[in-house]
Amino acid sequence: MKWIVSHGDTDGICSAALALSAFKDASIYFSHPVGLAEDLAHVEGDVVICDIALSGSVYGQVVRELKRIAQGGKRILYIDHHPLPEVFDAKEFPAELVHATSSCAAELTFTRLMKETPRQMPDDMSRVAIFGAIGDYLDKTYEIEALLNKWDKRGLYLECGIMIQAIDALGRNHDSKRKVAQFLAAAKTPSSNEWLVNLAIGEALREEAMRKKIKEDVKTVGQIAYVLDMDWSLGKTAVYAKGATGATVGIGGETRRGFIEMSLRSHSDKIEMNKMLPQIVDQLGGTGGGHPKAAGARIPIDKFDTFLRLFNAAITEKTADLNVVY
Ligand SMILES: [Mn+2]
Repeated sequence: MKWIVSHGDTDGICSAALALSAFKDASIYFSHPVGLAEDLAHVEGDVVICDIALSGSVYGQVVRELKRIAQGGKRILYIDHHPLPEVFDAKEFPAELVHATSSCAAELTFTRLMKETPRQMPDDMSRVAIFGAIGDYLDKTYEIEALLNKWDKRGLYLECGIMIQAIDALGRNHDSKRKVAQFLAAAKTPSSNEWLVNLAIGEALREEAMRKKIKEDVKTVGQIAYVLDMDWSLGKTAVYAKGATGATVGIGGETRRGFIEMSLRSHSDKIEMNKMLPQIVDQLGGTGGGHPKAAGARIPIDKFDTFLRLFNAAITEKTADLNVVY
């Protein structure tokens, strides 16, 4: 493999680290669903792509780029756990696809690359698969619980917490995230690295201050709690907005170039945001998708209030008590 293209969150960075431990000379690049086709345009040669959703809106372009890369016998390994778009066609897809929505990308990357011959990835990299799983809240799977049995979880959670907080502190700094992936690929512990420890402690202090600020600033529309422009992790803002209010869905958003970019989080089993969001955001000139309980969206600023109203109506419909009283 010459290239590793991955998502820039914890699961994506862990997946990239796992891929790098198996393909030691590869270069790591970070991408995201909507920008994937553009980023793949620069790729020549074997490539492993991890934790990047195949988005319906750019699916045709992505497949075109994959076909271009595959020409001349280049190898493409596409490892992902986001729901596939409706236009997806397994027969036409020009790559080896490793896909399951129930596991994180790091788990899928680990299990797939342990079967690679010759196997380059050391056993100790199972720890990085666990970090990725916790990062995506997908650590309750059969495979991850089996891997966890080989470690003492009490010490491992410290390592994982250091790494996740450090990654959160890095925001969009891709050069630093690449360094984290390279560090993890060497199977070293985050606690052995002063840079990561200092980043993590700083982020933990910030988290406690932000958690309290979110409690004061949070607004609600029906079953949605939201906070805008906190200048902090959108995902964690969404989690604390939800936690502070008891809302069904939490949103952390920020204003960027005429749009509200947002992360959405829910705990409700009745809600599938990856299916609900596209139906609403399409009519508002936005984009949105992700997982049932953790999603992202982008809405024009002047449509944000309409979005909240429509999305709350959709949530209310899904969570309504359907029992009929006679
Ligand atoms: Mn993921």
